[in-house]
Amino acid sequence: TGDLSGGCPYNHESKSRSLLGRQNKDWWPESLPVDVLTQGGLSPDPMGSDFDYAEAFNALDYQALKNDLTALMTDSKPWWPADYGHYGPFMIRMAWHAAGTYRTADGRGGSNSGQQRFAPLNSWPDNGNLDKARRLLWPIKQKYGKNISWADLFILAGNVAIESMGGPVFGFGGGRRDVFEPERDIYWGQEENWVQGDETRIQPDREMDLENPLAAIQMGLIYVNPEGPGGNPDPLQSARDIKITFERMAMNHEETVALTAGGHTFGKAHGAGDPSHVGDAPEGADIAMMGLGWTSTHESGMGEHTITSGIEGAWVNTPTEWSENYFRLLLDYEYELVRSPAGAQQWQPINQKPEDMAPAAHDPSIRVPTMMTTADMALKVDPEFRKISEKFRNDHEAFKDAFARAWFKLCHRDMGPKIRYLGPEVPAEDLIWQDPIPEGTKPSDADIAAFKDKILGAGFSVGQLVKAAWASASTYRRSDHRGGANGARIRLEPQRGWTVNEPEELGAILAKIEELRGNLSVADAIVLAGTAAVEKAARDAGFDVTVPFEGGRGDASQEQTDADSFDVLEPMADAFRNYLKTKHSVRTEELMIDRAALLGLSVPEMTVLVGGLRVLGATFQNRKEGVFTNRVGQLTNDFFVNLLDNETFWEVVDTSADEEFIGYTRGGRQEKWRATRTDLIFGSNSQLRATAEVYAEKGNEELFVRHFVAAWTKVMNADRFDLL
Ligand code: HEB
Repeated sequence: TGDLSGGCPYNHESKSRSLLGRQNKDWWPESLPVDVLTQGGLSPDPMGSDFDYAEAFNALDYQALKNDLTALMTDSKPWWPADYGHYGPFMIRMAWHAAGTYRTADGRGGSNSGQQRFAPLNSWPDNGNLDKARRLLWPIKQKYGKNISWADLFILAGNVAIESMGGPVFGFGGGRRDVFEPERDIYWGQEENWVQGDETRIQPDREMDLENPLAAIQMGLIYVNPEGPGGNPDPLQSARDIKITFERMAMNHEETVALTAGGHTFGKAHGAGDPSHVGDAPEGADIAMMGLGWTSTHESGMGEHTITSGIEGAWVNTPTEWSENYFRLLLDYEYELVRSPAGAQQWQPINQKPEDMAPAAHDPSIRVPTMMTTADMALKVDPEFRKISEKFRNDHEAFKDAFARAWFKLCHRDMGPKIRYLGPEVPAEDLIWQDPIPEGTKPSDADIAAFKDKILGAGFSVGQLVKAAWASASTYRRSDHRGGANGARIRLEPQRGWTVNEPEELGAILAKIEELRGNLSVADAIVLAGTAAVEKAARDAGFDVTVPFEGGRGDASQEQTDADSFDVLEPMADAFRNYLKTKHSVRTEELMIDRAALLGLSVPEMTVLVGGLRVLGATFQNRKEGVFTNRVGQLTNDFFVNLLDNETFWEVVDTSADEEFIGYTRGGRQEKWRATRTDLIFGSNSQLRATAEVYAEKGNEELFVRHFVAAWTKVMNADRFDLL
């Protein structure tokens, strides 16, 4: 595979780097700090937390919306005239760029929150002029209001565009709730420069930055530079980059070819003149531009004079109709390298027949040569891509089906299980990438009580049962709603073999759970085992609490599990179990924040879970680091009390690793505790320390227990969309 970093998502260079890379403030220091108003937990979402988007979507007049979208496609506006009188291709590109930021490594990016409205995506060079596509949709968004989110509208507009030009679609699922602020937890890259005009695009020697987990090879690009790696028009090198970047978006090579060919069956590229005429991107543009950017002073600046990528021309002779022409033109003609009016390198058919030329986008009486980008040429020149291209050329039905399915996957990959899809066009067929789970049944109270007794008497420690439940539930990531305890995939490959899960010990626990579970699903029983153990631990510490349990999970089979696509869920670090696979260039405590963010945890939730799991003894291989208690297995606040004890001082074990520490009693060399970075950070970081202090304070022992139980329950139920 193209993973240059040996399986570690962040270990690209040896020098320490920040997990989040460069942020909007770095790019636009002048932009208005609206986020100041979100301090203190004030939500920027005008719809409020009790807004039920699913309910609103279900009340939508779906067919009326689709009719309006269809009409929009051919309703050319003078302020941004449609090429060929049809906005369809433009809308497809917008939808593809909305979905195409998805990456499998952390599940972030993608279509599900409408991020294309905000920086940096609204200003990425690759999203050039898509500000106009979104603005064209505004009257429709305004008309249907809360019943359709922007995020859903982007994708539906893409679907309607394909349909309105006779292309195949597989279905549509709604349910992408908008957010109202730029994402802050997403890492787009460390680079200092964006790909911009031809200045950074044409740098043949530039070391390609195929940094995991980024799907794109360079900040500002959706995937690859169309002109070739670093602007070098080498189709084979481009093929290599395309394979790597599309794999990171969960697309295999066949899907990659189908998507690109299907997409470029429509529309054109824009490079009418010198790119230096193009003004600032939306986020940095003048206030009177009202959020639009890339104003061009090249002649009319629009229509036939549009400059976007700098490449110029259509791929095929019929750019607003679904057809077989892409592969025909790609494979039947020889191509030569030429330059567009904007100076971009592109490929032109040699001796093109007049009937194979495309109409000019704003004057059908003129015919102009078609073109291919270097990235398109990759589908012709790379031997593996070539085979797929020929197959699709010879079997148009196969191409149609592959395109429709790959497009559906592209646009829905980050939506999680099918139960989250809304609307009348949700396909009945289950798809493996949806991580299907058979419906579960709710266990009876008697079954629950009986199992709790049995499993607590089965000879396992609190820590062991808690770890098993944690291992099962904590794979959940809210970025793409994958993972979690439902389905009990922890007992399947690849999950059961992950180092972090201590396969041998886990195997023994799972076997016992299978034996004792009675009418419970395995998935329920694993969670209930851990939940019963937490309850016992609280009781043993003198707190009589009930830890809530919601049954009804189903058990997935190995056949319903795409093992390869589950590999990416393996935690490289799990601070909650004090586990670190290998040292990363990102600090271990940053990986903790990342995991907590993917679980949707708040600062107190993360804090209380780390401290609680330590004293329960739920540490990887029962290591003693962080277990600051003499009564392991009881749910006490000992972790915080001992961590913040002024009588302890800490020294690093090995300065070069900087991961392990010994705590000594002041005035001596008597070893008292061992700790990792993710333990000490709760004493060292001022904000985490402030939170840890609350849990260490006299009188807050019960508060600690209540908060732990609530946070535990949140993680156990994180993937229970059936409960909503
Ligand atoms: Fe694409 C367009 C590149 C893939 C769809 N693209 C385009 C352009 C470029 C590109 C450069 C031009 C822009 C302007 O305007 O100037 N792509 C590309 C690349 C890739 C791609 C490199 C990777 C290989 N696409 C794709 C996909 C899809 C698409 C996947 C879907 C499916 N595109 C598209 C469209 C268009 C484009 C539809 C057109 C738009 C208009 O017309 O406006």
